[in-house]
Amino acid sequence: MTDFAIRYGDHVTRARRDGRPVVALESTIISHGLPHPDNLRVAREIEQTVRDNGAEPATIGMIGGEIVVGLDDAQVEHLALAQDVAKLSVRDLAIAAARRADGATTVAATSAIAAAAGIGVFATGGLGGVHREASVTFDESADLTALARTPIVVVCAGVKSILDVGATLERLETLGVSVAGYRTTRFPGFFITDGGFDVDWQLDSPEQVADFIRARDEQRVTEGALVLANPLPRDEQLDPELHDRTLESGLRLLSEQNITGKAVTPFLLSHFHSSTEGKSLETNIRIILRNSALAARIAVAATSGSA
Ligand code: PSU
Ligand code: MN
Repeated sequence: MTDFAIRYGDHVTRARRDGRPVVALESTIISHGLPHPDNLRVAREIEQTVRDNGAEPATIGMIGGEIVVGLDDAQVEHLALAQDVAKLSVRDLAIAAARRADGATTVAATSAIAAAAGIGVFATGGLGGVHREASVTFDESADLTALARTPIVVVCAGVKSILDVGATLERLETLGVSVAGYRTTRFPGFFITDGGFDVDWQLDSPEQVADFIRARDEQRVTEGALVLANPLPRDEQLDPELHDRTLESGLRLLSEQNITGKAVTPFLLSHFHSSTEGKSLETNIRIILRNSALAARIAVAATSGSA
């Protein structure tokens, strides 16, 4: 009989045994969010950035039906290059295991797995959220409901403006997900520094975020996530005019080609990458690496605070 328990990569097992900080990383950005062949290079750069900032990376995904926390390099390469990698949210995990599938985990699934594995900090690019046509299609990412019940800090650059940013913030409020800007109260729109909305709170240092984790654990009142929104500096954002034009054409193509459901996000991402001649990809990579560095510094602060 196959054992379906979570498997740990050796590097993660060692780090946990030694009490060293660990940062969770998702695999959907690798398999479905970034174009080949850059995705493999970027996946490796993300892990290296976490190491350079003092923590151990644990990239999470599914290989042959097993959930792996801490994919090794060959497994990351497989998820980056294989054509038939499923996109797994929380509800897909046990079905995909039964099918012995290979799969990439979304923010929802990665958060849930990381929390189950006792990992408290997770770095990604952007969250899923409420889609622009959600009032008709009901398309709202399961990232939001998963974060409502998962005690983890997600370092991200907000949500992409391909989504309804305001509605996403409203849903996060309803669901009881904590939201704070990192050194800002303006919620970022991923490629663009300012997504057009304020958030109530700002946290200013890795130590302050570590205090959030401690407070949440000691209060024992809430078990939801913290979305820590880390905007790009203004001079590093995608040119807002190019951004708006690309968004407009992407949304038009979506409706022309009748693309719906979980294919929407990958379609719009690849439209951005191809029609900005690589500029959005460059921006995307910068975002992920910055978030990975910050997440590592938070994990380090959280680990030394608990010693
Ligand atoms: N947003 C991005 N890049 C991504 C994703 C979201 O800017 O790669 C991925 C994440 O893995 C996220 C998932 O969890 O898409 C959300 O997909 P859906 O909207 O189908 O829930
Ligand atoms: Mn969806």
